[in-house]
Amino acid sequence: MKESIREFALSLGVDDVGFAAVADYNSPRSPKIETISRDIKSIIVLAYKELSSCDSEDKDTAMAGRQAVMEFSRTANYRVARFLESKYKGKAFTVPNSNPFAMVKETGGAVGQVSLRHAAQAAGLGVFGRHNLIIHPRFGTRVNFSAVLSDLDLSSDPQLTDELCTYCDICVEECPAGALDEEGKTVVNECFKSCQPYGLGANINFWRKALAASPEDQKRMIASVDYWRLYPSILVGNQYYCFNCMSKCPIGTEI
Ligand code: B12
Repeated sequence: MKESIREFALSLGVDDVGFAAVADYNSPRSPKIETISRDIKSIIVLAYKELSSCDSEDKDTAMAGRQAVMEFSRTANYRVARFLESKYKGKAFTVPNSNPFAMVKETGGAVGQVSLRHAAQAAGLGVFGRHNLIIHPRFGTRVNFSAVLSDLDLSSDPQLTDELCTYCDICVEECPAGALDEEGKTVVNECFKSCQPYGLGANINFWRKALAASPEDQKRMIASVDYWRLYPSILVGNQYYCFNCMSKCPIGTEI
């Protein structure tokens, strides 16, 4: 069954596929998988090579490449989920590339329902590096993930044991926010502010400030270029303007 699912996902254009039994998924800060459904037994993780556009100095172009990955990953999730339902009469739950994440105070909205990095590691698709990202054996750090949860009994693929990170520290040096200075930790707020200066969060902050401002200042704020730059966030949401820890990583750039 695993091979037929893998073959189907690869035939769609997904770059790699891994399987993890729920028992092998261990993400201490994420909600338990049974909070999604008690029926879930396995996680099918789909990997997508990040496009070379992530190297572009034009951050709108870099983000457009990411959006292409995100949009395709939603389609791939749906197709794989329907394949499981129609061919194996299984139940399927899709985990997209980014949200949903619970918008609760305890986590600041920075914990997804399923940690795709921990799922990818459990499914043998890579290992954590110094940048706290997953390094894939072929694509290096330039990889994104989505997943489909299912009630099918699928065994885990072998986990990788090789160290893939060279600890060159380029990711640490190239992080404009200093968010990776402490090993094993990403300073979420600093990364967030720096990588999404015109994201939905910035948009909300703009309006929070505008509401508290004088009518004069409100007029000035709405006429500012900063306000115009927030426009796309309404469509794009999490609009990334920094890809450094991913794009500057020398591992896997040749593919
Ligand atoms: C919320 C979120 C963010 C938040 C918060 C990040 C965070 N600390 O978790 C912000 C906005 C800051 C962010 C930033 C980025 N993100 Co983000 N993000 C997510 C999201 C939606 C949820 C993550 C989550 O649940 N975190 C909470 C828990 C699981 O994290 P944690 O247990 O605290 O683990 C942290 C550390 O303890 C450490 N860690 C945990 N276990 C281990 C084990 C070892 C051995 C080591 C060394 C470290 C380590 O790593 C984590 C880093 O903070 C995921 C998608 C998803 N559903 O998984 C994408 C995701 C993690 N993001 C991704 C990417 C690419 C980015 C950015 C490069 C931005 C960009 N331009 O794309 C940066 C990278 C930041 C970094 N180097 O850590 C990719 C990672 C792909 C990969 N190759 O690993 C994901 C998987 C999206 C995807 N579908 O591909 N992200």
